[in-house]
Amino acid sequence: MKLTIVEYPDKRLRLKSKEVKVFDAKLHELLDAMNPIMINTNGIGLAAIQVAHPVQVLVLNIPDEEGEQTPENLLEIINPIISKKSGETMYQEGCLSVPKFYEDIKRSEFLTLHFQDRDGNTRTLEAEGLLSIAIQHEMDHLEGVLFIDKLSYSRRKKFEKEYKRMLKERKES
Ligand code: Y12
Ligand code: CO
Repeated sequence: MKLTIVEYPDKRLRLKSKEVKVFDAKLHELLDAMNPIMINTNGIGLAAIQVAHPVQVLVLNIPDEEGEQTPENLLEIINPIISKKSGETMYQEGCLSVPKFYEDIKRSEFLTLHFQDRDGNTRTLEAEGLLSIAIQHEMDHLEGVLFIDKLSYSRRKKFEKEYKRMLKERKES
């Protein structure tokens, strides 16, 4: 399956992703294609809508202490629900769908997540730190929400100006 990253301001990023009801070979093919595209583009998280599939599917791979993204750390998350959130943390986030732009975003520090794996088994995960931040960032994609939507009015205006300039330069080069 050939996938390409959908980039802002593409309207598909605003779609609400649908619950996965069938855990079949087509879903496995999507998951198997999402993981390498995330790793090859230096991503730590990717939602299916970022590759034009509006379904509640996420892949995450948080680098270990050596900065390596190992296959053992790959998390495949389907139909996620957060039941508990606590604390507050700030992190400079980036997004494969909003290239070259990073901004401090406030998120909950801890969360409890319920989800299904690729075979439909129910799982629960307690997350903190970067994993918690990345889960919240990726779950926002399922609602059509981007991290730039969380910026103040003035930061957003500045972003739109800089991003437009970046797209123009990219087109000209
Ligand atoms: C903290 C930080 C990020 C998240 C959400 C997941 N975001 C990412 O995985 C972002 C990846 C990213 C990778 C880039 O590198 C390449 O595209 C090669 C990148 O660089 C450029 O756009 C030039 C930007 C973002 C949650 C929590
Ligand atoms: Co993103």
